[in-house]
Amino acid sequence: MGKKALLPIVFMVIGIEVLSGCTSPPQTPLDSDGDGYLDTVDDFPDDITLFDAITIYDSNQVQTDPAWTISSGETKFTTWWVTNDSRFIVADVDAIRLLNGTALPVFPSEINISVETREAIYENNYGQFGRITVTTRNWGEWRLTVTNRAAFEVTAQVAIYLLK
Ligand SMILES: [Ca+2]
Repeated sequence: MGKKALLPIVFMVIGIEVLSGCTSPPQTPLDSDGDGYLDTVDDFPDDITLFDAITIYDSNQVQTDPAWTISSGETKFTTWWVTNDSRFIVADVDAIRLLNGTALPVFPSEINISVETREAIYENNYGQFGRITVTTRNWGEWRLTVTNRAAFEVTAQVAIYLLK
């Protein structure tokens, strides 16, 4: 493409820039839910009660932590501390079977997970528990346990988040 052919495109781009500058209002930082945390830093821009999701373990999406290799019949766990600094806890466990480098699905019923607090024990097959509400009654040490009831070794991806 020659220089002459490029000129109309250049003018069109400049024109669009000028027009958009005229039509859009001045950019003020947005705080959609009005909780005092701008959308750029608010993990929950549409929820006035929450602003921060702190990852304390993640082998699932960000993969900052190692996945758990769990033999048949074996149980693995991790613990963490929960205080009034958080409003909800989210624990997420997924499991696969690695066979010759290929990831195979695992029946949810073959993997048991539990979240244990001072107040209660939440049990599930693998998957997400949803949000567990932090109250004065369950402050303290929390434990996530994963038990492999399958007849083979599994790889469990684990993620734990504190929401506040
Ligand atoms: Ca918010």
